Amino acid sequence: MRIKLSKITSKGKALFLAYDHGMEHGPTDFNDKDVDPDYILDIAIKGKYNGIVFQKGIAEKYYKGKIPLILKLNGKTNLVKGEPLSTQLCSVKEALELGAKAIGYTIYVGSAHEAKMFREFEKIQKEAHNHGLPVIAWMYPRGKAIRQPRSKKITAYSARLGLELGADIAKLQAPNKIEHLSWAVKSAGKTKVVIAGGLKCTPKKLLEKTHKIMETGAIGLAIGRNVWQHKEPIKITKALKKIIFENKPVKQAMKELR
Ligand code: FBP
Repeated sequence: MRIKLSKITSKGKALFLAYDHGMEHGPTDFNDKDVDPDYILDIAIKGKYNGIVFQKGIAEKYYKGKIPLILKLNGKTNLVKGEPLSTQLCSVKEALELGAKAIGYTIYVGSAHEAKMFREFEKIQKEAHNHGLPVIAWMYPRGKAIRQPRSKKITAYSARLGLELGADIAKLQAPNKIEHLSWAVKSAGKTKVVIAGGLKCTPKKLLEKTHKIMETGAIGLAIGRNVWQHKEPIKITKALKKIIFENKPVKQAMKELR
């Protein structure tokens, strides 16, 4: 089935706000303000994001429409050690009932448990597509077999797996050298690529990185900490949008931060 991405993209580009960190890291990433999902929803709505990424529990208690919901269907804590495995916590049916416009699922590429996530993803992808829902796969290479998760080779392999498995969008972590992303984007074929933000860095670094990312053919970002940990999240959002949707240089985007 050919899935339309128009509900979660603008002009073929995308800026998603990720907020599944409470599950993945615990509340250590949060402060008094951004621990509150309503604060994040407000940023997503005012910043006119293409989607907000929540786990089921947050969506049930806080989501009120106004912005496309991307529901994460699996997750794990960082407390369990050993080979990473993220299993399904919510169904496609529940996602639809909550009003999701797309679903998200993490695959730890190269983990000893990779096959289990592949199988689960296959069922979810099929069901989501039967309902016309796009599927975003967090393709994160991890586990003891993965020595260089940010290398050109492994980044491209993760992107290609997104295509092979039927993801509509593959969310990747930026490779060590951003220019290596071009090969990953090419390897992903008709599967679109978005990039995670990573640990908070300076706004200038973030904008420069985003500019380079956009040059590789990726369609945008699915970003969390660098936006909601920023003291003025709407300003950094506007700066990112200048680059992603208007193809403006970093210097011009920086003006949004004044
Ligand atoms: P950031 O932009 O804050 O890096 O968020 C992206 C993200 O993929 C989240 O969706 C997810 O919770 C987190 O990173 C996973 O982080 P980790 O690399 O520790 O698994």
